[in-house]
This record gives sequence, C-alpha cells and structure tokens, in this order.
Amino acid sequence: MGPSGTPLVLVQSSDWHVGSALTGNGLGFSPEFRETRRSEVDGAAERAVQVARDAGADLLLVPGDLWDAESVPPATIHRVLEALASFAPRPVFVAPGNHDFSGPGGWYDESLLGALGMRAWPENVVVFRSPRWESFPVPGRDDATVTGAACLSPAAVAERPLASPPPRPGVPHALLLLHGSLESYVGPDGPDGAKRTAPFSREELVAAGFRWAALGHHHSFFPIEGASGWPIAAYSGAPTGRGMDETGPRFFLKVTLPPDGPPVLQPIPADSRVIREIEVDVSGLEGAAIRERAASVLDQAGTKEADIVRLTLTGTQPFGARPALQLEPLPCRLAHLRVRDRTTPDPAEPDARTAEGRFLLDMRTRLAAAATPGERRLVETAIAIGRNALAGRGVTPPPLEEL
Ligand SMILES: [Mn+2]
Repeated sequence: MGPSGTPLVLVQSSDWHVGSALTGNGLGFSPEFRETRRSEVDGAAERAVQVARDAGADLLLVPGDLWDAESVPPATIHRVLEALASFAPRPVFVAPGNHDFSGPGGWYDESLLGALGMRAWPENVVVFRSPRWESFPVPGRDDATVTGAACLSPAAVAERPLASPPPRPGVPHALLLLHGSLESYVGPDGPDGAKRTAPFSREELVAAGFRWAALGHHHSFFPIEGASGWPIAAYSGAPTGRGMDETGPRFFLKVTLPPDGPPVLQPIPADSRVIREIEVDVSGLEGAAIRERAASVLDQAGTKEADIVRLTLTGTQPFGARPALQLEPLPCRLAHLRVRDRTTPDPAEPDARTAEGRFLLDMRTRLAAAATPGERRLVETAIAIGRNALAGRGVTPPPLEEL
C-alpha cells in the first residue's frame, strides 16, 4: 500500500449480476453450457480480486449490482464474500445498486447472514448501507476517501443524485461511487425506459468535483472526460457477457491517480469468452456453400473457440429452403452457436387465382403498412408460417423472444 504522495492505484468493477439465470437471453444455451456460464458469471468477484492484486491496487471499488436478485442462493453469495475477503488487508468499497439493494432481510443484512449460519461481510469490505451520502477514509492512505450511498429498493429512482452533490472531502484523491444513469451514456443498454434510474448529467458530475467517480449500472465500458479534457469517471461495464446486450470484450478497469496530473485508465480483459453477433448473407447459396460462407465469415470476425456466437442468416433463399440445417454439425469449434434463419423467400409474383397467392397479396399489403421493425418481423413470420401451412409443410413458430 503506497504512502501519501505516491500514485493511488484502484481497480473498479460493477454489475457482476452473480446468480443470473441465463435463460431467455436470446442465445438458447443448452442446460450443460448454461451451468458452465453461470459459474463463470458467479466467479466475477474472484477474477476482480485477482486483477486488483496483480495490478498492485490500493483498493477495489464496486459500484453496485453484485448479484442479480434477492433470490440468489446463499452459496453464490458465500463465493462473493470469500473472494472479497481474500483481498485483505486491502480494502473493498461496495455501493449497493438496484439489483443488490440494501435493507433488512437482504444479503447486506448481517443479521440475515447470521440467522442462516453464513459468514459475515469481511472486515476489509466497506459497504455503504445508507441511502444518504457517506465518506470513509481509505485504510493505509491519508490522501484518499471514498464517498457513496446505497440503493434501498429495486425501483427506478427519478431523483437526481447529483442535483445537490455530496460534500467533497478535502483530500487529493476524493473518490465517488455512484450507481445510476449518466444521461450521455451510449451503449446497447441505454439510459431510457426501465433502465433509467438515478439520472445525472456529465455537467453535474464535473460540478461535484471529485478526483474520480466509479460508476455502476450500465454494462459497457464508458469513460467520461471532465472540463479539463482529463478522464474523471467511467463505467467499467459488466465483466461477464450474459446476453446480446453484452456483446464484445468485457473489462475490469485499472485507474492510476498520480499526485498531480490526469488519471491513467487501463481496461483489463475480464472475460474468457466474447459474445458475438454475426450476420451472414446466404443469398443464392445452397448446400455446402452455405456452410463454407458461414465458416469464412466466423473466421474473418476473429471468433475464438471459447466464444458464444449468435449467427443470423440473411438474404433470400428459395421458398421452403432450410439453410440453417447446413450448419449442423457446427462448421467450426465454438463454445456455443445459436443460428437464426432470417432469410426471406425469393420474391415471386403471387397468383391471385390460388389461395397462396391471395394470402401473399394480403400479407404484402400488411407488410407495406408495418410501421416498426418489430411489426415487419411479425408479418414476415406470419408469411413464413402461412406459406408452410398452405403447402402442407411442418410449421415451427420461432421462439417468442425473437418476435
Ligand atoms: Mn443497476
């Protein structure tokens, strides 16, 4: 642990969502792979502590959503507590979010852990259990403090947490933990709808005047520049991809704060797998050519054996073709491949003298009237099902989550 006057090194990570069910994530995991991936999600605390130790970090900051829901099993919580304890004597600071909200009867409640015969929260972990701002010193550093507050419920908060910001302690490295929605955050889990909570603007963050703010709630790595052009805050993002809104590389964030001068950010790979969304146009292809094209596109995308891929077939195919069947077995080694057939039938002029022709003419009108991509998708699915039914073929509706 460095004395005052030496750079302060921190590692931050949030949104572990341990205990996630990993069902209905658009990936269709097999039960066996789901178990593997659940264990990897649940190991986020262990990996974060290992990275913090390797980085020589003075402290680990965790701004919320450690677990996915109150219903997470005790063994999963135990695993997190043991991991955080293993960072001792160095400190961990935790600000509960909207998924792992603090309060009586929750996993932050020492009396609940005691009643269940579970170990207590480790002594090296400081949990912000109050909804009001509090500041604590960083053990071993007289030049650093951490300020934070807890979410007490899963409900979205409309109140702006930085409308009247917490007082900034008079130390060089005044750190802030904040679980909420930066309004200028850009990512697949944007700060609107149900995902928007405890909103704040970049201007409010700048005005609060902290040396560094570790942000939680949104799931992509997203650094924020202050007025001076220096980075002043970041979301590290979720460290373990769980679904199609968590594609691409995942990071823990190492931040070095020199006595003076700009913070130095170093994202550190956090996940052994990458979730990838890949499209392949199979227009005009049949048989082995479909397989070869898919293998080549997967290869060009830099896909690794450990990865999780959703491959969407697009373009036009003859009516009744089943191009996805060409990808069984897999054209290359992957931890998990989900294939979606989004090809559309070759356009042919409907014949109004036939039932199929009249059906297609009617659906064509509906397709033209579709106002959103979702409506369009629904009509396209209806066309595929209707044509198959009229042709006496088997009808397999797509999973609901794809509509
Ligand atoms: Mn959250």
